[in-house]
Amino acid sequence: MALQAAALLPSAFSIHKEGKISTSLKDSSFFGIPISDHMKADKREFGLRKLSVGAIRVQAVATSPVFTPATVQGKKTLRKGTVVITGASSGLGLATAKALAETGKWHVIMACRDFLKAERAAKSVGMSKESYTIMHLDLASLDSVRQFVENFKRCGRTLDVLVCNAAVYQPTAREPSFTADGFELSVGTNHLGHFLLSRLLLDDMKQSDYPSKRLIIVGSITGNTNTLAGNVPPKANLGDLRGLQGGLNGLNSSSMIDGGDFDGAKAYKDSKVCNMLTMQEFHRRYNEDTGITFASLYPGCIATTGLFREHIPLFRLLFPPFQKFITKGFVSEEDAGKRLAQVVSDPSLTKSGVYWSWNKDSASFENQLSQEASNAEKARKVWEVSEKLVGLA
Ligand code: NDP
Ligand code: PMR
Repeated sequence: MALQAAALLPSAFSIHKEGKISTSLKDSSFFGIPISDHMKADKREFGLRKLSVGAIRVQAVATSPVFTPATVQGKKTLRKGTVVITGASSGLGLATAKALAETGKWHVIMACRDFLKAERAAKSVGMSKESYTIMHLDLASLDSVRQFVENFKRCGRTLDVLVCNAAVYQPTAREPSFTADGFELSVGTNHLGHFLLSRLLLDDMKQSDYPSKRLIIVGSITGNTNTLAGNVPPKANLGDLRGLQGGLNGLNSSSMIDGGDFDGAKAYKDSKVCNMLTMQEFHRRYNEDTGITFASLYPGCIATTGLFREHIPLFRLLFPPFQKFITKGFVSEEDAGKRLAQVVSDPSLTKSGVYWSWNKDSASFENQLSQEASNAEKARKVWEVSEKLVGLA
């Protein structure tokens, strides 16, 4: 798995001067998957403008995202908004915190498991002291999530926007590891920790008088099997949720949601499907009554972040150029941060229930989720099983 990208680079793709990429995948299949089925969504997102059999025509992609600071529905906001961002100590979370803090219109609560790392990170990107507060949150412990919510309630701020951004990815792990509560780590952290956090903070958001309240959960293309990226094995698949129902503990139940053998890369992709399903279930249950906007997004491939820290060195070396020059899906941490900051505060992105993506000109558009990631029945089931696991039902 780790070597798939590397192995394919020299043999399957070659780049010609005029920017065309020829591939040896002449039968239009990729890992046995017909490419044509998946290219529609990919083409819009990643500038793979034209795929004909045996050739991908690639053109330079200008990325100049426009970030509009928060003026909501034409009115100037009267006070600074308060936004909680989980995992703001690096990568996308940090870049988003910076982008929002710089506008002067947001106070950022950096919800992080490593206080010192977060403090250093905020300083390193030049965030002013008044623009942020660091609060401890370890999403791999439900007690820590509850403690964070208590601390937040005591800090005297109203919550206007919550961004569920933190994640772990364990592509090379041979055995599962577990959260404090005994859930497989990726789904436990990325999905269950955020599920409890957002459920417990919903009341705070309801009480906010901010003109545009939002709950944002970061999704990903790799959880969406209607794309080429989502068809790179192992594919996301929640199955009938038998492992989730059993508590993902690896003892009397599988550590995988679908009940299969442990696979760290699949566990991550499954967790992203849960993130995208959760956003839609929140939308169905609460949007009308609360006016809160629920949204998810794929910010682009931010191939340089700490997410890949557990991947083998060769992958970490080749992944950024592969995404930059071949898939054209690459986005810098700074630009991805501006994208997520748009979803937090841009007045034109208030629609609820949407999975946002950005096209080759860095313009946002409502993207389509895969069948599984948009299955309302599955979303309801994931919600109901998850609320039992985190002690809400
Ligand atoms: P990073 O590894 O840079 O950031 C992840 C953050 O999550 C870190 O701050 C990390 O904290 C934090 N975190 C991990 N575990 C916990 C925990 N138990 N409790 C609290 N915080 C925790 O990766 P990215 O910036 O790339 O990832 C951010 C989001 O973007 C994720 O949701 C990811 O799925 C998504 N994404 C990323 C893409 C990419 O190409 N990179 C593409 C699509 C989506 P610490 O600093 O302490 O390790
Ligand atoms: Mg993928 C349009 C093509 C595209 C895009 C946008 C991504 C994004 N990837 C694409 C294609 C391919 N990838 C192809 C053709 C291959 C086989 C060579 C490939 C391989 C690959 C690997 C091994 N890609 C990966 C991995 C990872 O370990 C990353 C992963 O799945 O993390 C969960 C990854 C990713 N590719 C992406 C993105 C955004 C990721 C990682 C981040 C994420 O989903 O959060």
